[in-house]
Amino acid sequence: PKPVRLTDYRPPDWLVDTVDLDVRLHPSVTTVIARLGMRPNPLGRHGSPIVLDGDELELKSITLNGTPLGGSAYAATPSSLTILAPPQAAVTLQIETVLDPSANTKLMGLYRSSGTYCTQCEAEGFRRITYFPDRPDVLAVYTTRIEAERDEAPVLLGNGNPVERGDVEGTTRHYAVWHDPWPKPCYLFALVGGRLDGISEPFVTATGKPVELGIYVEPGKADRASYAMDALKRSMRWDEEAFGCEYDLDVFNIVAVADFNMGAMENKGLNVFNDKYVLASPETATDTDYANIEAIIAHEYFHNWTGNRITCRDWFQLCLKEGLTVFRDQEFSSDQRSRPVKRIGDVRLLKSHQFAEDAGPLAHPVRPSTYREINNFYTATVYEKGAEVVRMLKTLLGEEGFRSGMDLYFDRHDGQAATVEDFLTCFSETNSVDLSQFALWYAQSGTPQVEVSGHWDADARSYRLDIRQTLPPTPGQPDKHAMLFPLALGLVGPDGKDMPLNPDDGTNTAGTVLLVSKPEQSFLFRDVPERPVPSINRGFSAPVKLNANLGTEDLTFLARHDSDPFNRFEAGQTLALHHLVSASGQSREGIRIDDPTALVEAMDASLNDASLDPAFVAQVLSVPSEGEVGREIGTDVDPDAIHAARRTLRHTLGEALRPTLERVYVQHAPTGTYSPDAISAGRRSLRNASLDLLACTGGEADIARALTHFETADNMTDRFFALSVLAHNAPDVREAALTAFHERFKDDPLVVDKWLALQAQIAEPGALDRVRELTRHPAFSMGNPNRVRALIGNFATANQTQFHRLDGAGHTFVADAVLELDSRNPQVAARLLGAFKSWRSLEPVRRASAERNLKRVADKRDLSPDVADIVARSLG
Ligand code: DPP
Ligand code: ZN
Repeated sequence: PKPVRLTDYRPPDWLVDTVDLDVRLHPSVTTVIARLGMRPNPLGRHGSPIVLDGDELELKSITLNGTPLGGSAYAATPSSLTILAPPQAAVTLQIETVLDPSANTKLMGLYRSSGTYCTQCEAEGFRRITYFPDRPDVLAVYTTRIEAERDEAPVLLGNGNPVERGDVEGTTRHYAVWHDPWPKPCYLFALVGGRLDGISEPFVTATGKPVELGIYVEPGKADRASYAMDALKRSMRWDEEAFGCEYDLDVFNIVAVADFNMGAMENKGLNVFNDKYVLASPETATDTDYANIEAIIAHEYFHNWTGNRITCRDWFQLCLKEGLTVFRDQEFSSDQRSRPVKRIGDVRLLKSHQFAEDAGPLAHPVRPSTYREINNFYTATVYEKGAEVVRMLKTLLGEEGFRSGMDLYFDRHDGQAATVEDFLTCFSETNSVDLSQFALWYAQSGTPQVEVSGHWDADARSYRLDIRQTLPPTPGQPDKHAMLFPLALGLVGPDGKDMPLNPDDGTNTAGTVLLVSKPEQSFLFRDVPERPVPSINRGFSAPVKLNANLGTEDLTFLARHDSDPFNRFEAGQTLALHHLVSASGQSREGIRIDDPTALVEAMDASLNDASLDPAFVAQVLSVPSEGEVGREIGTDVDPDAIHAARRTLRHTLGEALRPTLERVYVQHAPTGTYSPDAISAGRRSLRNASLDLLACTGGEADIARALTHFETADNMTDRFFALSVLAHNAPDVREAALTAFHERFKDDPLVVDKWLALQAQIAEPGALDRVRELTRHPAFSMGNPNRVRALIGNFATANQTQFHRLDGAGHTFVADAVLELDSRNPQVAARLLGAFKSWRSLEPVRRASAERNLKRVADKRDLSPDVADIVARSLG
């Protein structure tokens, strides 16, 4: 496909005011009759034909203002419909098409999941349901009549409010009519028809309007929807309190389906979810699953204002709704749980996914300027970095300044399709600031590298920080401008307390936040009587790669004393990272590695500090990932060396911390029945982290402890964690444990996914054969995205040594899977191929095998646009 460019944006020539749909569901011949109330756009080109998008559609009939159109009046293909010379006035266009939901393996448009009819229209799926101007700046009011066999689909759901339902007389069919009064782009359209169980609860909004909340799931699973319902109610309340956003329909429905390309979708009044992010019970879901459900329920709900009431002008503006909504869901979770622990988790995710993306051939700006396939831009950069940009805006403007901009945004752009500029203008207006340099965060890709060095002048009793920022070249962007960002700072005195900050006149700060805007910049502080240790980028105030030039002593000091929990955590991570980098570099040449004593002592101090939140301490115990070490090394990466270094370090930590870990393990034993709340989850996470480090030593008693933990667990968090400890550390015990686990949960696909994922992650040479064999297991299916991601996705992204096997077999296997998937589900195939994104940083043998396999994919004929785009950019 041809590239689409941001600079080529033109308003639509024709607008659609109303859409009346009549959808007659049938497993293989579903009929869609669409009546579109259209008119020429005064801002469009006068005299234009009506051009509608389609995708694999079969046209049955077409009328204009009630009159059938002759063959010469229009041109139709499966992918477009053009009305050649329409009157330049309001018209009613009626189009009848047919489609086959059962044959729809792409899971875009209308398809069936375990027999349930459901839809996914973002980004460009509505054109697979009917011919339409499929672009987000065409907003219409929808009325949808859904008809189906009563037996096959007793539940019929649509956007908006229910208006009517009944039987189709003299038949076995029935229907329901839904009306959505809020104009919306077609990507927010949805319908569902199926045999579903549900739970419902009332909610009353801040101004007293009643809303009926419903969650629909596969029959027999209704008892697993209650946590999602609870999260929904908390989200609705929170959005009223935090942003003044109230819900705006009589009903809000969520449907969980088993086959879904993404996590979930925010269709107006009818969210459709991957069931993985709805269904939970203590026996089947882990603490992480519960937290994800809470976050994603909130995320989709928050889209009702950031995404739906105010939508995007075009797909380049995707971050306008996604980055902002991720920021909002992060804030929600922070308020519901521990803010520092949430921040640590979010930054870990940002570094592992987004920094990796930014450092490789798939790097792109938060707002891309060109794309070939929009499906490939639902990325960590648009979502997670997009959220960081909003967070920086809040840090720069302060709580009130941020809220005033948001209020204006909601007020001014409600009902519109907006742009990033519209958004930023709201903040610059209410705060009277110039945000033009800040806007570079949306345009420049790559992770800024920030070098900081501090100089204490004993005589002048002053402290100077010299800061240098560089932004590495990324695809299409060889040269960059300096960025504006907030760098939160503390100067920690020898007593471990923060010193007062006295910025020199001319030092650009807002409170304790440095405003960095130049390639090189110095900040001077007065009245600094003793040498401080600088704590820089507190709370990860800017998404940058920081090099603060701190030695082991200073880092150890911060790991023990920093009042900022994030930086206290980060200091330990930096110590571990330094150690792992040197250990990986050296172990390849067989030289002795640096002594990790400082790290051991810092961890021991945290473990013994009763004032710390257990969930925080669990994070402290977890050393940087293999991927992060690889990125720190940068080039010529040998995953085996990194893995060995990390394994050795964890073994050392387990031995050195043994008495403390054993005590913590006992101290945090469960006290009552399982509850997924943050405090209980935090205790479990620390206890499990202790179990894990102890088992890393391979000691007999430690493996026995893990086995008992596995066998006596009364919840999935503990059971699965122990299983994973055994799988990674106890080859003799693991097969029996894996078999027992499978036997117990074999009828539960979401739990079987955990079992598949775990086996895919075992960092041993047998892993590839095991994964190959599991692709033939009856529980596995290439047709279900969750199964594919669990088994093959985890092998490719969470098993670095085996995916990057020296003999290239891991690369070959994943490339083969991409090719097989491509004709079935291009989005899932393209996502899987993204696992190659860091291939250029590998050492030469592995790099060559990655390149060979990428080229093999590129050479396949009739590649989907999705895979063709990823492979071209990966090789570019
Ligand atoms: N818009 C969805 C979400 O991120 C993804 N398509 O919520
Ligand atoms: Zn979203």
